[in-house]
Amino acid sequence: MLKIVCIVGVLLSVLFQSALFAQSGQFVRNSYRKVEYKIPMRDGVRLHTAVYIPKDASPAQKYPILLFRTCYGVAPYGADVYPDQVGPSAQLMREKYIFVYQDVRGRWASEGNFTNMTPVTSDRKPFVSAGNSPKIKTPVRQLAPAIDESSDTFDTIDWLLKTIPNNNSRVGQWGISYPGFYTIAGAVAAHPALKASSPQAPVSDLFFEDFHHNGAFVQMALFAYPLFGVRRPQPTTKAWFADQFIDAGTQDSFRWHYELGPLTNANQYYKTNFFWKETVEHPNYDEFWQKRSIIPHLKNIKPALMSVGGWFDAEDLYGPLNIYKTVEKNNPGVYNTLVMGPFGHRDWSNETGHSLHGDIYFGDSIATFYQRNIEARFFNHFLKGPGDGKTGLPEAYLFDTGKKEWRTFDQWPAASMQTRPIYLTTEHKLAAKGGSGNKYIEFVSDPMNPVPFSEEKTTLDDFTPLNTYMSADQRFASQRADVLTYQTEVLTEDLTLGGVINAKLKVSTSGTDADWIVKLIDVYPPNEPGHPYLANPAKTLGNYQQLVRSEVMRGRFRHSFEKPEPFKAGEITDVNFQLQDILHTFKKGHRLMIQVQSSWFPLIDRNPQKYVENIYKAKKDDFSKAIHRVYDNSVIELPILK
Ligand code: PG9
Repeated sequence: MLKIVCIVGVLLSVLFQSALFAQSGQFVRNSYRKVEYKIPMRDGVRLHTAVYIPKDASPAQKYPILLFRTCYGVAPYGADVYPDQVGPSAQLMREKYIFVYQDVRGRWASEGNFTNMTPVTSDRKPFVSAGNSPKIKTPVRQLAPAIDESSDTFDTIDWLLKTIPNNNSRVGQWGISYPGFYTIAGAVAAHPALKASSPQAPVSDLFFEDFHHNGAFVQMALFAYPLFGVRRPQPTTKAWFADQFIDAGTQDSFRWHYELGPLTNANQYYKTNFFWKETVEHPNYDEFWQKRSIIPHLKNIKPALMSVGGWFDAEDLYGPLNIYKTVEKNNPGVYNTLVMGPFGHRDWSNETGHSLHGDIYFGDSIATFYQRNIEARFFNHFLKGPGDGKTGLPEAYLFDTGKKEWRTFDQWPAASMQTRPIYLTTEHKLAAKGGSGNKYIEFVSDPMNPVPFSEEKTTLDDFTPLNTYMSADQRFASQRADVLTYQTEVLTEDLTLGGVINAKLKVSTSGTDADWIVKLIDVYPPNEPGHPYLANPAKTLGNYQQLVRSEVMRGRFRHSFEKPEPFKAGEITDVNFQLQDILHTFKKGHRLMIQVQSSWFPLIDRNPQKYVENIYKAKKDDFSKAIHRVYDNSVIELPILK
């Protein structure tokens, strides 16, 4: 029944959207001319492409091309149906560009075959050595031409420049999330006309974001598999996967995932889902995942880059930060900048007036500020302006989520950042001095009673965890005996943290496998007022334990993501891992809190705590309680900004 309701809901929303398109697409229809093409790639595969050309384009009024490539479809299909907006913002839509939307290879109305996170081959050497063959001394040319998102972007740009009238020979690319991956992939072995790329919440490596965090499976993403793992019978403008979603029969996410039991029970839903099979067959960071990471290919980057993300992005926080840092490391001198706002996933593209994430209010019209003063300035400079890199924008434009204000840095991590260790004492304090490592706090970790990742009733999104857990109140967790809580004294002055946080835990378990979750929390004072935009305006934020940053480390990968290892029961073991960057001021009167726990359900799948080769194939009986210990020489390294 629920499934019927969902489908009817989808159909109604499509009808509503079309109606909206008809009505609000008026501006686009009045200002732009739409043409649809099938653009041939170098191997003959043709990609469906919708082009929106300003009606006033002329030899005297040429426009740059702004390209968007996606696996999610470029609806509305049909030359005479217009969307309600083109481009990343109403600002740029009004300023006018030639906006180009393309279905990537193997998706929707484009030809070809799809694979997730298309492995990059365009930057491989054109020749391969002949090995040690005594007969062949000279290297031989690669047999097949490189076909990937870089080559498809190159071919698309080349074709557009030769075909679309009144373009000014300059091209930009942008995209959020999966389209953000296609954007950064387009900047590898880029077409020379590609002058500016903005990968926004870009997916960079699915072993570290979206579907996994440090190898632990993001079980909340289980419902998204039909989007990425169902083969399309032929090019289509209809959602060919729509009947493949799990009909959960409930909207209570925790309960449904709990009753699912071991992940082997998910196989019944995805018998023909090729991406689920690939996930199950590749539990470790093997060649399957490694070759789908964009990070190793971020060399010889030519286009100007502006990576954009949200500090509370539950899906792709790893991508923007690590793409920015890797490009910075490998490409000295290239224009490479970072923007991180107080946003959840893709929130910067959608103005909500009062900028909130969960209960936390950051100010008004922050998305519009970003769109007008940062994003538009970046593209206009490189695609319409001098393009000399003198954008007037900083290297890093970052929002301090504690002070609730933008800050600019001429490098990131900031030059002034200093690492300060704090220790997890057996008195549940965060102290400047650690213990000898002989004392510990222990707790029973029971996979049959996992720590929820969120207090709010999370629904069964057919996508990834879009809820607001990343800034949520953690008091529900503090009360649990299997969540170890440590905190500072009340701060006597503001303390600003900017950069990554290193967790260096000394732990032991009575089992042979364990997950370790570390959460950094801002504890508000008892008299913290509320604000008018709380769901319940009468609520105050006194004693609120706001999550600032969190991460899981699947303990089996502590030495290598490729070669997992069991724990030796009872042996004190180092588990070291990073929590992604923050920029957050803990104000005077607040406290810093650290929580350590060993489950985070159903955001993350449950660890059996008895080592098995592949957790996706674990049996019900493999899941067992264990006694975990955290020793008092465990340390959290904080990035202090002066
Ligand atoms: N973060 C979403 C996603 C990317 C890649 C795989 C699965 C999900 C997205 O918004 O595209």
